[in-house]
Amino acid sequence: MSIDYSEKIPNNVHLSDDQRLQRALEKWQSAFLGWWRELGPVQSETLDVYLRTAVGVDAKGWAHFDHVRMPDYRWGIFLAPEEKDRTIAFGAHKGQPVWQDVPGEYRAELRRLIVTQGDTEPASVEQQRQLGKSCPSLYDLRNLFQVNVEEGRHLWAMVYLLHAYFGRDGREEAEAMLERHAGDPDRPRILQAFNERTPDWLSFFMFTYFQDRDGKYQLASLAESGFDPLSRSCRFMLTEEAHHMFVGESGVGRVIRRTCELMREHRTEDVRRHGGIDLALIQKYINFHYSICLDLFGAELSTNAATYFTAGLKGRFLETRIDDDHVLADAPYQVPEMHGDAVAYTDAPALNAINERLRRDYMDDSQRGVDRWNKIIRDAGIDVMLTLPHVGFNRGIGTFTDYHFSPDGRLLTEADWEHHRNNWLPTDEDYAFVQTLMQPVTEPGKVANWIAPPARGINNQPTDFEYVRFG
Ligand code: BYC
Ligand code: FE
Ligand code: FE
Repeated sequence: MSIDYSEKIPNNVHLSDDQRLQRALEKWQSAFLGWWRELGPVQSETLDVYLRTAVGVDAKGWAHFDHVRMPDYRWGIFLAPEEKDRTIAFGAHKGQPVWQDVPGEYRAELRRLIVTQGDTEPASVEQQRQLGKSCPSLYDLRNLFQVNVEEGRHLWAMVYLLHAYFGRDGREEAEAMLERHAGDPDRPRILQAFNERTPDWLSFFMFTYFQDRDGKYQLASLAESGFDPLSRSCRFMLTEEAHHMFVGESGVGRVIRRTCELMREHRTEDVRRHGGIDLALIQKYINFHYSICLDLFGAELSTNAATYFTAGLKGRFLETRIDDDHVLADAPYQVPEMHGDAVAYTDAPALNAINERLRRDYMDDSQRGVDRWNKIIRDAGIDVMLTLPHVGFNRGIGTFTDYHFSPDGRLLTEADWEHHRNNWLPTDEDYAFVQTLMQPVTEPGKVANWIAPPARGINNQPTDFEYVRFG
């Protein structure tokens, strides 16, 4: 199905058939555009950016690439095609036809899930809004804006569900999405990682590697939902998500590649003097971003998650491919617990451990990219390994909240932790150093000194293509 861009709100949901809904969304649209002007990417109003826009929702050929003037970007409402005769794959309603409307008894839970998901999308745009001023290349600047406009569209996806299915309180929640702000002391975003700063491009690449990957796992779980409009929204969002994580993995990989070059050229680990980012500092950034993202999965044992599952609202990652009864009445799952000074994995009801299971899937997936980063280092003949820190390191949610761990998994006293934390997490000085490298490079094909050039361009364009034009 192709999407009609002559409409005020491009969509594939027959919006024009429902005048009331359309008018309400058009009203929200002007609030959204006001928010984008105020809290979207700085200094982007005059730029022409080589962006991809969705022109359909089929797996093949859904995207169109062209230069778009940033304020003219068209955010739309796109659901993946309806799957005929789809049934609920898990929980108490397993085997029943999926819901095309909100089941009354689960209204509050469903709204909460959609609001939590929706809240993260504009948060990330707010967190990244300053980065355009210090882009390492036009290629990267374009990728930043691509990610930003798509996160804006993900907000649209959730706001559509709130407007179309939740009546007045849905509309209120949609307004509140533009009233909470990342890092706002009075009205913060819902999840803590979305209130942190993203002050530099290494943070941005870590964000898109680790935090967008939480997006992948949460969206995949919501794509299993028995509430079909949510499932279809998330399925289409996932097609966009892959690029965000590519930006993260390749971005960090290019920083590492450049660091290794500088290390070899100058025969030193201390590449800061040569305008590079040392591997030790890259490790600190990994420690920070990974640990705050582990918190995004919630507590190891969660009755909320059990309720979502049993109700058929939120499944597990690739639910239908899991070989079990999909009801989990008395199935076990191992969760970490503190036994004295040690972490022990003990059986808990799998139903209560849904969050933990998803976190495990995420941890394994995160490791795969780290392995590829380590290959870059190894191929450069350098004997250093980057690692993901221990699951208990720097945690603020769940079992480990009141404990301190070193990245290699030793339980620490408060004093030990305070003594060492600056070796493990980026310090103000570290951030200040990285900030000195953040000088914009805007000549086509040129790349900042601290990062290697991309391996290839976007959509088969050369790497020295003018991805962004300054009007
Ligand atoms: N921060 O039962 P529990 C993305 C609260 S990223 C603060 O363990 P539950 C994106 C919780 O609310 C994907 N508070 O957790 C990426 C609860 O409060 P109450 C975002 C937290 O309820 C990059 C209490 O602690 N999508 O798309 O199962 C760029 C006990 O919690 C946190 C989703 O998250 C936290 N981290 O929640 C752009 C999917 N964690 O009830 C976009 C929707 C928990 O005691 N959300 N709490 O007052 C969910 O599925 C679930 O709500 C959570 C876990 C995964 C967040
Ligand atoms: Fe998103
Ligand atoms: Fe994303």
